[in-house]
Amino acid sequence: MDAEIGLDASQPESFSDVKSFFESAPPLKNSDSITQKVKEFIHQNSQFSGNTKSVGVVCVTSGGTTVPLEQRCVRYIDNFSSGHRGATSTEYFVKSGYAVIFVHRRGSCQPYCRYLPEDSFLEFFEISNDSEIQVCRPHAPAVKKAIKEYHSAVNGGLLLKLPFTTIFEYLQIIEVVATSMSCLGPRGMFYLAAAVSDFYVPWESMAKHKIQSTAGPLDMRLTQVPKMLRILRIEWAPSAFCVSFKLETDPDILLQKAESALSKYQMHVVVANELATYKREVILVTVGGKVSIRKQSEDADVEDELIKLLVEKHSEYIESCRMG
Ligand code: PAZ
Repeated sequence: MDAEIGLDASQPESFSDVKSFFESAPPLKNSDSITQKVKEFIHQNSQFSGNTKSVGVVCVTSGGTTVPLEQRCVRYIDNFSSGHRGATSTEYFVKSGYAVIFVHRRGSCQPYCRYLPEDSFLEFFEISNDSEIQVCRPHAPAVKKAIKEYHSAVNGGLLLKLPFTTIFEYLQIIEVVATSMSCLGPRGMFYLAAAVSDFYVPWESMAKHKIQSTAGPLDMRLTQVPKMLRILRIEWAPSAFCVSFKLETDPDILLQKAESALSKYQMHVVVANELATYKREVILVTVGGKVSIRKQSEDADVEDELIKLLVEKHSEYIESCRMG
């Protein structure tokens, strides 16, 4: 129940729901190699003074998690998230000097090529008279810019991409990333824009094989996904700067839900957005008040202004932690 989730660091938390989720989840494939990549990336980007490489490390989550209905999965529950917010925000974080761990849904929008896959890349190329492949002239400047920025981020060691599909993979990856990032203290940031499933089918109660239609109407019980924000703030990375997102379809409850998430999970910022307008408007909710951010023109990205404000708030936070 919500009332039980208030964060009070003096109260020992059992996190029994979180523990049982992890105990029963199918083990994360390539867990050791993911952990090693994350640790190396953090190590390479943890020199913040003198020979400054990045101003901080941010974990951006992006896209929707799936809920499998069968262990040998044929069907799953999904959601609408395209990953556009996370991909776009990643570009602006890199531009602001951050190293980004981009935890994204497989096949969702990617930084520097967010126009894919809707506009097939085949549209961007043509065969020249001498049968060579060349970029179509009208697209050439945008494609060159994207390639340049992508390679500069990757070669500069500022972008690590970690894919997930299911809610099980997502939460296990977040645990690895968060516990590895705790060494960064307040320099670490979480920007949790992924649309994470609220309900799931526990692995042990899931059908092993494809559910048969001959069995008649499907009656299925979904369990609540444990609220990871709690354990992230208390145990995994307690000093990190945390930004979570709240999406609602009913504008009358949006701000109230965002404020409740802010205090319940002690987020530093909650970004509130409404389904009908989320591509052009977000509201940044903090204990100090609310700021509405709107896209200034058709070509602009709402994330441009959003990331500028978050970078400011993050550096104020780092400073306040430094002053004690
Ligand atoms: O991925 P996208 O650009 O299509 O959508 C972004 C978003 C609406 C999923 C994101 O801004 C958000 O609100 N994420 C949190 C959703 C929630 O669980 O409330």
